[in-house]
Amino acid sequence: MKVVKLEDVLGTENDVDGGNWVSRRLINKKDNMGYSVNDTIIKAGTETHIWYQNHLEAVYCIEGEGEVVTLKDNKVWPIKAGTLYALDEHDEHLLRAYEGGDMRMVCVFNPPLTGKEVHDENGVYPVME
Ligand code: 9YT
Repeated sequence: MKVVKLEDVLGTENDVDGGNWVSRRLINKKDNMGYSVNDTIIKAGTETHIWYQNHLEAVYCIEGEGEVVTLKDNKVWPIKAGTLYALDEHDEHLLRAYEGGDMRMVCVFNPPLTGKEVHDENGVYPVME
């Protein structure tokens, strides 16, 4: 049994600033759960180009509002609190948080993220602040 509190992650190496986002890594590869879990803030007014070629990610929005654009078909998917999107096809996409406020997302990755992938921003390419 393990209990992780956000307050204990803040300001540690598991509190990762990606520029357009800040990811608080609650469960990591080393926890041997088979997935990772992050509490991620997407900063208001940003657009981030993301393409996780080696991971599947489910993202559950719990605060804020924005949209995802899947680049294979230019489809726009509105996202708000209570909406989950699953990148079940390694979808290349743009994630936009609207100007009104930050978005807060619970992100689950399979396979779990390692520190290296996060620090190298593997598959994550910010295009606009
Ligand atoms: C929603 C999303 O994927 N944001 C990018 C950061 C990612 N959640 C991470 O590396 O923790």
